[in-house]
Amino acid sequence: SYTFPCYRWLVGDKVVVELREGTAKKISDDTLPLEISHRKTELQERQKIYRWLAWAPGIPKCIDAKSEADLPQDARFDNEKRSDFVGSLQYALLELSLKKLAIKFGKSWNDLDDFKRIFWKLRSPIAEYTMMHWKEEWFFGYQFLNGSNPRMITRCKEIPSNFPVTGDMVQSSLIPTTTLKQELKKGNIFLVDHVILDGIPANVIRDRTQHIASPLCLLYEHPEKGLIPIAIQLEQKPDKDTPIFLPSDPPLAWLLAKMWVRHAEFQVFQLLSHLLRTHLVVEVICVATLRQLPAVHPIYKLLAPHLRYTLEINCRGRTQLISPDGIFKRVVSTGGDGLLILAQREYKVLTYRSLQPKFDFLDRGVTKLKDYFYRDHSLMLWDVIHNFVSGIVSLYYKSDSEIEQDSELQAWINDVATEGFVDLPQFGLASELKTTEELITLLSVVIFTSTAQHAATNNGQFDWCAWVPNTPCTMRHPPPTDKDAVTMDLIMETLPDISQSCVQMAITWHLGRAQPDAIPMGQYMEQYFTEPAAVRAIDKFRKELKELEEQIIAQNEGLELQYLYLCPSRIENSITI
Ligand code: OYP
Repeated sequence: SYTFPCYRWLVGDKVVVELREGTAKKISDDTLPLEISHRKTELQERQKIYRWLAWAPGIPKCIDAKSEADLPQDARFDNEKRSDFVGSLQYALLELSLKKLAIKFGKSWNDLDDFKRIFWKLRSPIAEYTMMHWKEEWFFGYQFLNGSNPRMITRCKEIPSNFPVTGDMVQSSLIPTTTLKQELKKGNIFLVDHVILDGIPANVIRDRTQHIASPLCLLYEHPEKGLIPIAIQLEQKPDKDTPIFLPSDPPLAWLLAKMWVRHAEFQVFQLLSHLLRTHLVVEVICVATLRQLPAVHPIYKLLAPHLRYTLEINCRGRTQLISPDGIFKRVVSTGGDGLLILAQREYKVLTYRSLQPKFDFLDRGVTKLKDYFYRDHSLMLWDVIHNFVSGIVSLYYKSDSEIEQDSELQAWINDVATEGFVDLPQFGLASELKTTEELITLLSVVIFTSTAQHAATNNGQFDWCAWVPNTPCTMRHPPPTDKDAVTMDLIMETLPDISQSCVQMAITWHLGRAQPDAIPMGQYMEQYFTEPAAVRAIDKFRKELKELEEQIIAQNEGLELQYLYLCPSRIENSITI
């Protein structure tokens, strides 16, 4: 059965240390020379097996392992998890290759309805809802709030100079008694700008070049219709071949423009919001924790359950998903060189501040947007996590000077800030911890990211991506330049082909489905903490999560489209998929 290196730790198959069970101790709490030297040898041995690696330049460092097979036994999936992971993937791929065959020998692939033929057994209620409603304006807007990539939308105070939308162009989308200028002032106009995709080299798949655009999308918070798109430009520079698309355009032209925005969303969502900003960020913490904190350290005990399985899933991602011959190279437009360039761009501008939900919403100017469930639930979860972390930290650190004097903790933050997040001057995380408050914030960020933020990005991916036209993984034609020349043939030749679509469905199902062996947030299967006060803090944490669960369920009652990704019972305790 599964053990994280709290109870024992192995080199090869030899048990090197049995952990002293019981009270958590900082280095200053250990007084016997034997205890102190025990801490030191434990860390020396750990640093031999868990080493930093720069898998690629310009992104966070990761664990030094060629594949998951190189990981120490303690960091590996258990048998049940491994066979489920491999089995579910084979099941999905087999199912879809059968469909692909059936279609190839059957009718042709020439209408949007043909996507229904691969939409067959792997289904979910929201995926079906998407299939029914994906063309509707409110549904398109809704996904920026409560889809899988809810961190892109920003308030627009003035129209960007490279996106020359005029009041006339959008007047028919607004309520009649107002103007664009007034709505900008009132704070009802929003922008999604995928500038980060500008100039990213596109993949070549079986000799065909794929295409990537860097769209700008303007949205309006309509008092009755909700958030709706009102103008789209598919590249950053306005030009006669880069028209501004409007809802009043020929319907297929407007539809294709929206699909290009959704295609940009796929790339940003998977590589930046999901892979970089959750998986890779948490891996840094995981490696630093294993290298710098002995298992008896209170912060090790606090974090270990939130770091379970993350090393193995990330190793699998590096070898099978983003590797030179991985899934991205085979079916996604940013596969090949593009994905690394894109991740490097995001890494350069990544800030510690943006990982803290309060600041994220404030900085994007979206604190008042209506029906932004992701925001509301994130903030509530943040508070519950922050309370819990404060409770635990205050048990072990009575003053700021105790933080400064904890040499192991200082080595840990130094490893995080200077090794893991290497070459990141504007990240904003100092390499020393000076106060308990700084420690509490950092631990809250770690737990929030490995639980809530990962759930918010990962768990909806099948719902929003299974209906491929709603979130295409690649585009096989360049963006349209002539609004009047958009035909259904062009759309079908642009969207992913049958086999790309099948892989998109299979992988997003595999990753997004409820994991059968999931440990829900706040359930600690191994008893790391034994002190009554710490156990009480954990019980209180669980109680608050349960209350939050009830609140979220009640709030969703009667909603046609429910937002349940941040129900604590559906959030995993760590990034395991
Ligand atoms: C690892 O070979 C992971 O079939 C998923 O990676 C799938 C595999 C291995 C198996 C691939 C194979 C998980 C960690 C991660 C992450 C975040 C990014 C996820 C991106 C998903 C992209 C879906 C692509 C659909 C076309």
